[in-house]
Amino acid sequence: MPNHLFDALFSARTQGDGTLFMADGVPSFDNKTFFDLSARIASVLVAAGVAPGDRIAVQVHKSIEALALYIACVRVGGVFLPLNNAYTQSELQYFVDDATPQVFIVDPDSETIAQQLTSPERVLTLSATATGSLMSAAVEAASMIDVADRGPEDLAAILYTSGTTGRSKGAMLTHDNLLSNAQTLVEYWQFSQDDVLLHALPIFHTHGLFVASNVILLCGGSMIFQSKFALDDVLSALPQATSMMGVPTFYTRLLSDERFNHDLVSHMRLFISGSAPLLADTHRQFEHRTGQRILERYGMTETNMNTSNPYTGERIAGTVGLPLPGVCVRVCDQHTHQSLPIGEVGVLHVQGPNVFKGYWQMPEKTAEELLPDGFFITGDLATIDDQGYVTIVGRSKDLIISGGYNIYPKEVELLIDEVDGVSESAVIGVAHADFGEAVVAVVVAEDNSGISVDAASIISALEPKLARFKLPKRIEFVEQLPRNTMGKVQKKSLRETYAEKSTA
Ligand code: MCA
Ligand code: AMP
Repeated sequence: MPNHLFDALFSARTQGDGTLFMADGVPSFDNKTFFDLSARIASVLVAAGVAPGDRIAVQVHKSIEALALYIACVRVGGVFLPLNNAYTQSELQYFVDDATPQVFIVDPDSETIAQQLTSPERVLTLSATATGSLMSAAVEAASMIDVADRGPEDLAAILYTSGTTGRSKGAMLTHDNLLSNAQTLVEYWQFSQDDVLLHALPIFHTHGLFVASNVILLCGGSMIFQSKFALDDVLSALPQATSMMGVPTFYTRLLSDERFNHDLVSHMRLFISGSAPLLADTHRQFEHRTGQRILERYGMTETNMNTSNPYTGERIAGTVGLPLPGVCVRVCDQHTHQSLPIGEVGVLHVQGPNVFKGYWQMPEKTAEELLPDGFFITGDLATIDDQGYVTIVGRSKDLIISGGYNIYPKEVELLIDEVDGVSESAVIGVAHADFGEAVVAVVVAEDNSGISVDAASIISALEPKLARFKLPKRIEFVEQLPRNTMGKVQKKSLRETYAEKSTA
């Protein structure tokens, strides 16, 4: 039966004997073995009651088997719901309650927690080394031959993205959102079956899952699949790669090591950066060291990739390039949504086959951000120059991006404000040499509450509730927060005050 994403991305590979994964310069996993594995995992999902349209929540370590699980999910017509490994039980509770997955696949170490979050018979396990109940059932299972019938507008995935109110929103991505973007990127970045992509990103976000993996699956290339970004491992794999995708922290860490030099990467075809601003200075240092110019692109969970510096044309440091083919962008007034003249700063809107279908079970939020003419309000402040290059100059949304992960201050503030002895708080992002931005909390203690509150007690109250990457790297106590005449906390002034001090 036709399955829009599976047919285009995977079918051509299922019978081929080419390589999908490389390790230490040699093929480690061929296409046929990989797709047979995904077909057996698909049988296990069907036996677990998964029907087309059901959500499949996944919080597992990165592995080849975890990627096969994603493909199995597409094969059975499920809606893939990947979750950051760092999420705590209380964060997971929200996602499970909101998305009501038919199955929840977790690392064996988290099995008991998962069984408390949903009914135990819905929980399957997959470890980093391919053990667990999912894999033992897959070894015994027959390959699922039939592929579920799914059209372009059917959902392929829900990815949660935090909201400015502190409540996460599930971005609904269709088969065509994912396929059209992968097709565009393969062509635009000239990926081919000769490519070997160094893949050190997590696979629970758009960047590592869709941009990196879908592009390689579609073009017929292969990947060096590393469990995480570890500097020594990346340096030793670079000689076998042709291309690499990363967040800016990957590139600043590489530049901090003298082994990363011209000779090590002179064979490389392409370095791509995204998910957070790449400093123009990093861009220039990279070129100075290697003779190569990083290609910076810009995207969002809700839209996949929107703009990119060109492959053959000029890659301009500090810009995110031109709209991708088929994608329209405009800069608009924040309040009226009217287009602004070239060069003016406004909110960036995007439209195209890449733009999501809306937020899961949040029609009002969807209507606020997805306009009737199909343009999505990104919340990023940008300018477009007369050549069409887009520069992101800030954000109208209160968001911190740290090492490529998004942290919404409201979520952290609400939890700090619940701590005994805290009157109120403001959470801001300040410049950080490694992560780009770091989370800093500015806290007002309650007068006369008799409870003494300090940084350690706040962190220990947050730890069970928040993923560790969201925890403040620093907590400052003040008598009162700066407010404007309307009573609104002046975060800009706080950012200026705390910019200088180290968060390391
Ligand atoms: C880890 N830690 C962090 C971060 N990562 N703190 C702040 N920000 C981070 N990004 C904390 C951990 O909680 C831990 O704290 C300590 O740092 C060390 O953890 P470890 O896991 O060893 O860190 P690492 O391996 O050095 O990880 C840093 C990293 C990683 C390699 C930059 O965060 C990463 O892979 N980031 C990529 C994120 C990504 O893929 N984003 C794409 C989103 P403690 O010691 O207290 O426990 S998709 C997207 O944005 C759109 C669509 C787009 O355009 O792509
Ligand atoms: P996410 O919600 O994880 O999809 O993050 C999307 C946000 O990351 C965007 O709205 C931007 O603020 C930011 N972003 C992604 N790529 C870039 C880039 N190249 N430069 C600046 N910001 C970026």
